[in-house]
Amino acid sequence: MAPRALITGITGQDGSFLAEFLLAKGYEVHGIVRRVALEDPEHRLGRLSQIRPRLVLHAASLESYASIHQVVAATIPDECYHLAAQSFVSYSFDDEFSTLQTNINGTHYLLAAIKNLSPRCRFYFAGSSEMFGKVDEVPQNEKTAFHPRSTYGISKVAGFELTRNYRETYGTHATSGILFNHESPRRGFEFVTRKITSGLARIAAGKSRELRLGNLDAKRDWGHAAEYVQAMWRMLQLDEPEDFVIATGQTHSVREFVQLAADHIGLDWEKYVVIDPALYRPSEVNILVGDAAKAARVLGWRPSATFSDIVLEMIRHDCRAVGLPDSASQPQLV
Ligand code: NAP
Ligand code: F7E
Repeated sequence: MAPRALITGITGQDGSFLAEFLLAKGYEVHGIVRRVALEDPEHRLGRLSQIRPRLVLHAASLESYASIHQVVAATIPDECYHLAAQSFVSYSFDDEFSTLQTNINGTHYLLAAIKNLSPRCRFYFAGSSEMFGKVDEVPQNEKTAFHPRSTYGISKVAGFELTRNYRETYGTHATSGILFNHESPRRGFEFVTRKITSGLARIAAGKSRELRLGNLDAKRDWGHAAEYVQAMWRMLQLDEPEDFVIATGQTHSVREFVQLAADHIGLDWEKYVVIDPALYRPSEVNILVGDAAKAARVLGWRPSATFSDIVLEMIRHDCRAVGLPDSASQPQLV
C-alpha cells in the first residue's frame, strides 16, 4: 500500500514542493487547507494547480483542535509534515498574539491528535533559523543556543520544545528541521527576495518606478526550497528521530541580492531602491549562517543550488511574468 502523508501548509511555498516530491515517490498525499481556500481555489491553491487532482484536501483550522482531530482521525497518516504557520517575521511584530496562538497551539493540537489517533505516525516540525536570532556563534548548528528576536522566533522555539517533549515523553517519532531561509519563484511576495525580484522586474517593464526596502545590511543563508523539502523527507526516514540544521553554509546581504538581481537585467538599482525606515524591524536578526554538517553525515543531504542560481532563477521568472524577454539581454535602464 502507498504510504500516506498529511501536509499542513500545503498551499505554501514548501508545501507545494513537498507535495510534488512525495507524489513522485508514490505517496498518497493529503493536505490541510483553510476552508476559504476550497471556496476560492483559483487564487488560494495556485501553487498546487498542476497536482491538484492527485491530492486529497481537507478543510481545517490551526486554531481548532476539533478540526485537526477530525482530519487526523479521517486520514491516520504514516507521516505528517507540519508546515502551516504565520511565517512572516515582520507581521509577528504587528500581531504578536495571533502569531503565538496560531503557531504554538496549531503545533500542539497536531501533536496531541497524532499521539491519540495515529501514534505510529512520524511527525516533522518546521523549525527555523529565526530560533537562533541574536546568535552567539557563527555558523549555527544543532547545539547553538536559541535567542529569538521576534514572537515568530519564540513561537518556533515553543514548537521545537513541544516536538522534543512529545518525542521524549510519549515516544512520538517527532523531528524538527531547523531550516535556514529558502527561496524559489514560489516565494510569497512579502519576503525580501521575491519582493526584490518582482519589484525590479516591474521597474524594468515600466510598470513601477521604485522599490521600497528596509535593512539592506542584514545577512541570510539562502538556499533553494525544492532541495530543502527533500531534507524534511529524509529526516522522517530515520529509525530514530533527531533534529537537523538545514542550510548552505554561505551568507549574503540583502544588498548583494539586490545587486545581483539588478545586474542580471542591466538596471542601476540605486536609482530605484528607496530605503524606507518604516520597513526596518524593531529588532533585527543581523546575520545567519548555518552548519549542516550533521545533515550531510546522517541524511546524506547536501545543497547544490548556489546563491547566484537562486537569484537568477527568481529574477528570470519574474521578468517573464511581466512580459520581458527571457534572456540575460534585458533592456538596459542604467
Ligand atoms: P508560506 O509559503 O508562508 O506558507 C505558509 C502556509 O501556512 C500556507 O499554506 C498557509 O495557508 C498556511 N497557514 C498560515 N496560517 C494558517 C492558519 N492560521 N491556518 C491554516 N494554515 C495556515 O511558508 P513556507 O515558506 O512554505 O514555510 C513553510 C514552513 O516552514 C512555515 O512553518 C515556516 O514558518 C517555516 N520556515 C520557512 C522558512 C523559509 O525560508 N521558507 C525557513 C524556516 C522555516 P494559506 O495559503 O491559506 O495562507
Ligand atoms: O527578511 C530584510 C529583513 O522577510 C529577510 C521566513 O521564511 O526566513 C524568513 O524570515 C531580511 C530581514 O525573511 C525588507 O529585515 C530588508 O533581515 O525575507 P524576509 P526572514 O525574516 O529572514 C526564516 C528562516 C523563517 O523562518 C521565516 O518564516 O531582509 N529586509 N528590507 C526586508 N524584508 C522584507 N520582508 N521586506 C523588506 O522590504
